[in-house]
Parts: sequence; structure tokens; C-alpha cells
Amino acid sequence: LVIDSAELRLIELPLLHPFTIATGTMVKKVMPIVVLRGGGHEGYAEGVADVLPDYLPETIVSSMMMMRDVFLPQVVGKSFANPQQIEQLFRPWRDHQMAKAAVEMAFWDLWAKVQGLPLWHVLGGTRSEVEVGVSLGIKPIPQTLKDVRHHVQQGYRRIKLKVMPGHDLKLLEAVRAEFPNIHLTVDANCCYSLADLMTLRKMDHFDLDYIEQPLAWNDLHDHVKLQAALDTPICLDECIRTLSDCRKALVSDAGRVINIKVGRLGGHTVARQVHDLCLSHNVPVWCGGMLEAGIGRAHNIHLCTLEQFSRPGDTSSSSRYFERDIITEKLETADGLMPVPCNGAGIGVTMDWGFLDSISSSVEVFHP
Ligand code: OSB
Ligand code: MG
Repeated sequence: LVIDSAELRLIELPLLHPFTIATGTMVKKVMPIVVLRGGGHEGYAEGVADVLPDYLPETIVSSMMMMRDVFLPQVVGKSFANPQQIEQLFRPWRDHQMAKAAVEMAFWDLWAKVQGLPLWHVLGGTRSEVEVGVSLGIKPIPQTLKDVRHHVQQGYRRIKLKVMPGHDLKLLEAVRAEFPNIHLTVDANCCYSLADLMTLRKMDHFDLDYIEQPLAWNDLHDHVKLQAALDTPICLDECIRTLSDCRKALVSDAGRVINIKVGRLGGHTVARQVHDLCLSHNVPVWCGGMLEAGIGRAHNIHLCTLEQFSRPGDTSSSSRYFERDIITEKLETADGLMPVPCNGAGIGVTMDWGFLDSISSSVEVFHP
């Protein structure tokens, strides 16, 4: 399959509600969109880097630079026998997983479309709908309780609460008092240290499915020490950026659940390798989110159809995030289940080009 041309856009989409996590508050999403053209079809992907390096080191600027100056010129005009060849081609370049992922994922979509097959099928998935939970941002406890009620009523299969020092045990007490039986988790986005061991150990009393990424984004070793001191499984997010990170985490017992984010891992090829590794270690995985618009969300949903995605993901209804999406289909859950989009081959959704143009701050086209 020859890539005839590529397009790189930067778009901006306001969030319906501000989203606060330990590292700050997001009020809008700025995201790169990649389009690859070839074989009479178009493949799409979204980049998940943020404006500032507050989740991982990559930023919109570094990610756009790598796509513009390195990754897109390397693929345009070239022929690829499969998507794994794209992953191989990018492997010598250090890091920049989010930029690599956007290009590689657009190729997976294109590749599936050229074969006339849905993405879930070429990825090797086994489900036509996937279980989802929600990730609730930090708000005062009474507002969070309202949010929990609302989403439990909607049928979401797991509630994840963002926490940080000073906003943790009291919140858990309040939520557990009203909802003793729901699947409940917390996500700390790296804001604790081993000095907080007393607080973290008290989280064992709340029957959490797991505690997501309590410690530093680059410190597997401290997670090993913490896991040994806790009954609750640790789930790793920021710490897992490569297959080798995942191997080290599993063999050292740094965590017992893995959050798979395809953007953080450099694309579907590595995401599947991480999935397969977890399967062989009998470690459950679930699909994380980065407040994606419809294109990224559709990719995530297709990925969740692989067998080891045995815990509900963060890929909740698009209408929770945006007033208007960049695709024409509505990606909405019913009773905690998200149907896999199937409007045509590939990721199975349709780009709303008029709307996309109206929110694009830059459009660059790449020819051989
Ligand atoms: O840590 O999972 C995270 C959003 C932005 C950055 C990091 C994270 C998140 C979420 C939201 O938890 C997941 C979603 O609803 O897309
Ligand atoms: Mg997380």
C-alpha cells in the first residue's frame, strides 16, 4: 500500500466542562489530526499530546515538529506491506510516542479500509461492544457525589475518581457511604510519593479495584515498594510507555493492572504487544483515554475489542466532553456499553470536514 499524500492539522475544541486532575485543569483540547491518503482511501488519527508537558514530556509543539519534519516525510510516497513496518521505521527515533502513534494509527485505519475490513477485525478483536466506565475530574465532594450519582444512573460500569493529597480519603468515605457496591477506582496522576505511604495504605479500606499511577511517571522502582505495602492492586498508566516498561513492571510486581493508551505507546502495534504480554502474565488491562474527540475515541473503542481488555475503559460517551464532535456519528454508551463504530471499514466513522475546517488553525499537506 503506497501512501500518496498526508495532511497534518492542528485543531482546537472547547471542553463542555473543565476537567481537573492533580496536575491542573483543562478547558479545551488542542490536537493534531493526521490524514493519510492511498489506495483510494483516507486513514485518520488524532494526536494526544497536550500543550504543556504535564502528563508526559511530549507537547503539541514537539509532537507537531516530529510529525512535520520526520515522520510524515518518511512515509509519504513509500509503500508499506503492513502497519508493523511503520512502527519499525520509527523505532530508531527516541520517544515521541504520541507523534509516532498518530501517524501509525492513521495507517492502520487506511490499511483496514483498503482491505474493506473494520479495524477491530484487523487488530484481532473479538467483541462488537465494549464495557466502559467514567473518569471524574476533581471537584468539591458534594459536586463529585452528584457526578457519581449521575453516571451510576447512566449505567457506567466503573467510576474512577481523580485524587490528590488532601482530596482523597474523605472523598472515598463519602462515595463509599452512598455507593458501597460499585466498581470504584482512583487515579492520582503521579502526585503522591512514598512519604504518603500512610494515606495510600488507608485506601486499602475502600475496596478499590485498583489505584492508578500513584507515584512518579518515571519511577517503577517506587511502585514496586508501594505495591508490596498495599493489598489494593496498582494500575500503571504514565509509567508504561514501551513494551519493555511493561515487561519490567510485570516481572518486578510494580503493578497488577495495566492501563493501555495507544497514543502513549506509539500506536496499535505496541499497544497489541503490551496487551499480549499482559495476557501471557494473566494481568488485566483496560483502555485509558485522553479526552479524545471522535477519531481518537473510535480508535480506542476498536482496540478494546481485544480479549484481555477485561476491565471497563475510559472511552465514555463523546457528549460528556464536547458539544459538537469532528465526526458525524454519535459515540454514545447505553447501559455502560459502547458499540464499536461500524459505518464503513476502518475506524467506522465519518469526518465532518466542514466543522473540522472551521476549527483548524493550520493545515499542512505533504506530497512525495
Ligand atoms: O490519567 O487517565 C488519565 C485525561 C487526561 C490526561 C490523563 C488522564 C485523563 C483521564 C480522562 O483520566 C480519561 C477520559 O475520559 O478520556
Ligand atoms: Mg491515568
